[in-house]
Amino acid sequence: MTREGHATVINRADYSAPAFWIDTVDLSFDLDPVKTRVLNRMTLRRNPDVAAQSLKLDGEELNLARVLVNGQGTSFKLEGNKLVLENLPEGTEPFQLEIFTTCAPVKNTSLSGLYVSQDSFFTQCEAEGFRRITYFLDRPDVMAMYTVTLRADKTKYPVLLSNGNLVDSGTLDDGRHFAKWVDPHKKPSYLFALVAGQLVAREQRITSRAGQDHLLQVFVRPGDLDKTEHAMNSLMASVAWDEARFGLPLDLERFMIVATSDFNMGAMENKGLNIFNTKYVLANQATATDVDYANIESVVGHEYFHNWTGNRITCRDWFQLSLKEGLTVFRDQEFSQDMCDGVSARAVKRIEDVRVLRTVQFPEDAGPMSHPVRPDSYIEINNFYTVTIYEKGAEVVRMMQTLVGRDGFAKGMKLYFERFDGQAVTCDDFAQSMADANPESSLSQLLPQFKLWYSQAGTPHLGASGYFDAAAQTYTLQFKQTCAPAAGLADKQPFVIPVLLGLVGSGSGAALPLTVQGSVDAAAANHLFVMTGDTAAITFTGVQEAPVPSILRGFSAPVVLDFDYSDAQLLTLLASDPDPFNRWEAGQRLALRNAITSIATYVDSTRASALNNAYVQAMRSVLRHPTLDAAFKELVLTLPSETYIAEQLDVVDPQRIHAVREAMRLQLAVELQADWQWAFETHQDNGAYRPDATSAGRRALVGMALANLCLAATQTGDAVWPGKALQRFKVATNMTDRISALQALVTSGHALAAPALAKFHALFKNEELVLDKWFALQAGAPDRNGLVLPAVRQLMAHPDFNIRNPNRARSLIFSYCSGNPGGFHRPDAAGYVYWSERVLELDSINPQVAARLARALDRWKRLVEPYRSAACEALKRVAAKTDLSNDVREVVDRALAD
Ligand code: B3K
Ligand code: ZN
Repeated sequence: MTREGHATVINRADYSAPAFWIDTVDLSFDLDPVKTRVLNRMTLRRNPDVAAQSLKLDGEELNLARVLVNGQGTSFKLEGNKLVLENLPEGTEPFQLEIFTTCAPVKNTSLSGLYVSQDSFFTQCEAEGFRRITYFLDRPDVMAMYTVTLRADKTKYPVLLSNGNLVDSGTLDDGRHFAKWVDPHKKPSYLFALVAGQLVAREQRITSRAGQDHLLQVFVRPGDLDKTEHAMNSLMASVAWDEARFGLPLDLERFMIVATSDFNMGAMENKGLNIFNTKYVLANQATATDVDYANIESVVGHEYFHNWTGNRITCRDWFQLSLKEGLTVFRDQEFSQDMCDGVSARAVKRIEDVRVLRTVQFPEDAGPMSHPVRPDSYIEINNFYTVTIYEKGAEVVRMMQTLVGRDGFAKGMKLYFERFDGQAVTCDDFAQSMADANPESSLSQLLPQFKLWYSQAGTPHLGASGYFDAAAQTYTLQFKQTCAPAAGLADKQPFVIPVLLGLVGSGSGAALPLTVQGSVDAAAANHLFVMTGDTAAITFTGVQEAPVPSILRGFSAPVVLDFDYSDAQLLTLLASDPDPFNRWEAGQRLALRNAITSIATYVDSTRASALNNAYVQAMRSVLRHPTLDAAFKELVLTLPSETYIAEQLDVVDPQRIHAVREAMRLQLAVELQADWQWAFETHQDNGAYRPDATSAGRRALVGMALANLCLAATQTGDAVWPGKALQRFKVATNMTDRISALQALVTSGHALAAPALAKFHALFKNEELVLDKWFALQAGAPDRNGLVLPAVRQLMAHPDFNIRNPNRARSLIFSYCSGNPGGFHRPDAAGYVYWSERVLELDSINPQVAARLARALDRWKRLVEPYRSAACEALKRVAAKTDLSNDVREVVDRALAD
């Protein structure tokens, strides 16, 4: 039994409609940090489709004072976390239910429900936080109309916000005031929100294409207004994009974003009142990097797009989470691409998205937390806000778009809204709409099989081999798909895999025209091959030159492609593939191959052989390439991460991987020294700061060059580049340049790193988000002589460290445990001991954050000894605690299960 007392498994198959509907909710809050009083007056009626039952309302951490039915006292029971009412009016007539409770926001450290952050009130209700505010049918298929009255001290909480429109406000006795909000749309309880505090707003009035006027507001603490311009621009761009691309307008007079420093995740799409982690709102050039700017644009877009995909049409139950999340991630990815200023920048964004999928989701899908995009069971739903639901879910939606085309996809969206607007529905409903809107498409013909992407966990492997018949001028590709058992499912049916492919001449490097044998279609540059069986083959005719196949262009399916490319073939693709994704991919494959060979032949860290000459030369050509964009070059020159390398191996020795990758980095730094210097000098961006993709790409490449030049200096003893880095750090006029200079010193382990870090702290001691970077930089530094862990432990005692603040906890603890494999996997197990201490410490404060940290050891079973036993012991130490939260319990129990 866990401390929450309900470690039950919830099964998708057990779904049943609610016994009651709630039509209206009228909430009154008397806000007080210590004791907030909540009066909840609801109109309910029995669901005629469900046999008469008692009403069981969810509630957690509430003090119940009064229950009235139609104004009269009534009998009730408390059963665990449920308030049970049995003597309710018969029949389907509506009745009134009034519940009065109190709660203690200041004691709420879990940041779920109503809580206090820096003297202001915030809420977080998804997935099941509303039940910490009042008793309710806290499930997404119960959608109601909300009226909310907030009362609070006027001086301490001058701004009072909730969903919808402000219909009344005024002063009360005793220095208090009130505001009354009415949401014109019905919604599930997880989209409820309130905010009260000392806030100021950037405001913008806009007129939509359809001629409607709207007020956009971004609320922040006083003093932060100068950091809200980019968020507001991103919001305006999002509104315009959804209307232009999908015909989905803003359906509210007022749309608000509020930023808070204490937040469990990135942001939350509450109807008309999005609440954001400050990290995804606040930016100016002095405090935020180019990456921060891009993230803000994408998260603002994501939450805004939920207004239709999630809020207007929501999920029937939490197993359908990817219905809104996969679709909305797909939409935010498309938005960010459409905001790019060219083909190359679009490709860069795609590569970045795929990199996340492969370094985080693929391991998840091969580990103990593997689950299908539509899971079948869970213990704690908060553990299923995963990269599988989000990023793999987005890939599933992307494959639908690939199969029906961009216009067909827009038609499918239109039909989805015609059918389901205002309802709580399932992933099946979405897929069916897409298929029905495109009856001629392969999606429509293959729908039941396509939907295996929702039900079968695990990453499929797509094996391919090619045969060129020079005499017949044909080229045949043979495919075979397999998928290892995952999430308890051994026998899997074949997936529908859209394989976008092309051929590149092995001698000429030219894009070869594609004519499929037996087809009458004109030759094309790309061919979409839809694989449905376990095996398949395709033959191209008129192939005049031995080709190199470019398979899975743009990463057209979330699979692992196994093709036995020769180095020469990969070098051809790297030099000439017209598909930028596969061009980048060829470089990654070459690097990976070098890494795997070095790991297999590893003797000790001083003798790690690393990169072959062909690879180094190829990297020089890319770096010096006259037409490739800087951002693309930076991606190609970035070696696969230690985590990604580890994923390719059956047995993982994290220290070997670390040593080999460090040797590879050093070799590239030294052998390309002159080229790095050239890149550094020729890509300077000296104009006014703009966070657009092109300028950001130049800064990224310059930062990379500087890091390499400082790294090379560790070999040559040269003091010039570290000196230049320090100088650049001091005079930088934007955070991107400043932090990349600092990083160059830190990652090269130069003695100047320490004074620079001290200076950085002094400069930004009042900037929370910058201090997070300061902690993260140190916790993520390459480990030399095992010094990172002691530094991390010391930083925990720093006056600026506060484990209760999720951003700060992530910046120090997660950066070390999840972001620094070389520092974390120590032969003396001290990293794992630290991890287990922090998981337990965090679990008593904030179970959601603790459970995320708990996942740092997901892949322990593949570790080589002594790591494997030590990791197992650390997991067992956590699991042995009897009063763990459901969140952490589910993660560690799954990790330890056979
Ligand atoms: N829907 C929220 C995530 C809620 C997480 C709850 N543990 C943010 C988003 O995906 O937009
Ligand atoms: Zn989302």
